[in-house]
Amino acid sequence: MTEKRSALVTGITGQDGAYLADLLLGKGCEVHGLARDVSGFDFDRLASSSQREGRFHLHGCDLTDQAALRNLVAAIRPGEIYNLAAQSHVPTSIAEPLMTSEINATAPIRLMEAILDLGLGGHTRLFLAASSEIFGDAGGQILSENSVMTPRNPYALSKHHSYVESQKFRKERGLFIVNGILFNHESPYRSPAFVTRKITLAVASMRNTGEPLRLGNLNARRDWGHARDYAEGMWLSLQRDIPDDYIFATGENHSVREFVELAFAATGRRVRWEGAGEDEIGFDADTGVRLVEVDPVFFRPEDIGATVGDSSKARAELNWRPRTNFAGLVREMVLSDMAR
Ligand code: NAP
Ligand code: F7E
Repeated sequence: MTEKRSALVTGITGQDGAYLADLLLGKGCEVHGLARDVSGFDFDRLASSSQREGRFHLHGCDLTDQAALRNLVAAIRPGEIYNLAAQSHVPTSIAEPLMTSEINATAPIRLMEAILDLGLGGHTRLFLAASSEIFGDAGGQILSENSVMTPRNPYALSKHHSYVESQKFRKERGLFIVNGILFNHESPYRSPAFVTRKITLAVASMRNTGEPLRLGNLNARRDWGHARDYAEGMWLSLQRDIPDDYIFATGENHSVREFVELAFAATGRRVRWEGAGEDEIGFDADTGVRLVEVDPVFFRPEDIGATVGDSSKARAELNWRPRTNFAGLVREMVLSDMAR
């Protein structure tokens, strides 16, 4: 842990923010969370962190408010900053590219400038949440830190912009910056805007609603890990003496279809698929009830077919490894949604 034992986490209200806050508090850290709206704040994801009286502080601040962000950093003088705040949904980035770029690219650059201007360069270590989306569609090739990057949507472009700029701040201006190139990671805290949680919520509630689950590309494949493991990787990456960039990934990928099958299996149901493309339907293999339908509304114009990452650098240098496997992740998410 760096000298100060205080950390500023932007995006504290998001999925990763919740796991990271818990981890940092468990390590004895003073945690400052940046949230854009603290009025009527819902502590759902942060329930356990908020109970750590005295060491958990929330600050209302929009990441794009340069002056407020700078004042916050100046007041806290954090030993570590984890910049997790983002517009993180790929389809939204296509609808709102400017807003996505301001939050995901311009704001982190301003944050780096603020650290320098405040004279905190030798004190504050900065973690930036980069994304496997920066590689674009690599045709299922295993991706390492040195793979070619051809980002293809506004979200990916914004993350790539911040990634490239941060390397300049590190090399040319001496800032301690780490990019975690994060492959997809999920959990019961995942927003339902993403396919995994959309599936587990629907599977858990289907006996009540009877409504089939409507999905887009069932054949898309992702390297899916558990968010708790990736939060640990973020922390580990700032404990090294030399800043560098790391891929965090499990090294295997699975299709949306496999995720669906395992999710239903967790509730004792088997899926039988019939038809193809937009006409494909998933039935309950025992009762014949319609469980899944394909809806073209959820297809993406330039979807990435498959991702899989090589995290051997993080494994070797940080002693990081994912602890939860794919089957365990799906089961945990379904059981959590059923318990709700
Ligand atoms: P998330 O659940 O979408 O959380 C994003 C957080 O950013 C939320 O707390 C959100 O606050 C906050 N935020 C958005 N705009 C903001 C603004 N203008 N000012 C202040 N806060 C703002 O994302 P996540 O899954 O935890 O991911 C964490 C980071 O990792 C993100 O940078 C994401 O792009 C990156 N990443 C995630 C994955 C993944 O699979 N999860 C993979 C690669 C990279 P509100 O609650 O107010 O919306
Ligand atoms: O899509 C397909 C969809 O929205 C995964 C973010 O955390 O990871 C995440 O981005 C796949 C895609 O995540 C539906 O077409 C099918 O191929 O869950 P997703 P994502 O786009 O991979 C990266 C690494 C990030 O950095 C992002 O911040 O699933 N898919 N049917 C669907 N996707 C959604 N959302 N909804 C569907 O109905």
